[in-house]
Amino acid sequence: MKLFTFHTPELTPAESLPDCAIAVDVLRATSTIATALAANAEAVQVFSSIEQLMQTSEQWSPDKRLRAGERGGAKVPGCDLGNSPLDCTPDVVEGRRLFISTTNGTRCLERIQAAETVLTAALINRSAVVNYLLRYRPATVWIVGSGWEGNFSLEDTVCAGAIVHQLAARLAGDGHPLEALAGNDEVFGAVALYTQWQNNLLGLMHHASHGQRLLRLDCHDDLKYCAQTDSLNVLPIQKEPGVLVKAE
Ligand code: 3SL
Repeated sequence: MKLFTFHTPELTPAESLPDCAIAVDVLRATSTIATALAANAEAVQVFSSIEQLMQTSEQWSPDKRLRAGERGGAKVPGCDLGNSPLDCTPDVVEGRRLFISTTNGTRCLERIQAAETVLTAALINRSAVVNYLLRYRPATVWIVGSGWEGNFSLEDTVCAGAIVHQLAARLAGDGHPLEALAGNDEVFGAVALYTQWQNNLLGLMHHASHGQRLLRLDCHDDLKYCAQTDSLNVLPIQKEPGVLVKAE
């Protein structure tokens, strides 16, 4: 298994795809996707455009759908929800499809959706992702941060580091040290960032520019929730382009 980390979707190679691609948007799209599926949403369908989301979801009966839209951190008018994972409680999402469009996370998923296997990761479901990689051992894995409008996001790269750190620890006995797993320099950088912040992930979110943007929008509880590690045992996996379900 060779792991590659990319800080943003724009930095992924245009001419190739890995066996397994993992989208990361800790604040907050992939935290929301994991939470919705853990709360038994039927599926999560992602869109980069709100217009497209509205058109597609129109074909679903209102009691079977939820529309979630975020731009600049705020809820899009006309949607049922914004992008807070805290809104995805079982009484709200159970049995319904979540149609979602966010500033960066859903764009990241679009970039990698043609890979053979597509997963989403956040800190809250890190171990579920690591378990999948250990079980299936895909030959090439990309971990792609969503960033913010083309720029690096601290929390996404730290999550990439958290995944690689746990995977390397669990493979160390099999003679797979980090040096053997790493496909690019960014992997070492991500692990170094994670080891620096692993005991203060909420503090990291407070430093991160998008964390500060969310704090200005009064989303302190979202940061606290998204800074937890391994709190949900759920693995979102793409079953058709743009549609994620809970892996068995
Ligand atoms: O950029 C995104 O995709 C979002 O997750 C941003 S926010 O956290 O909802 O503001």
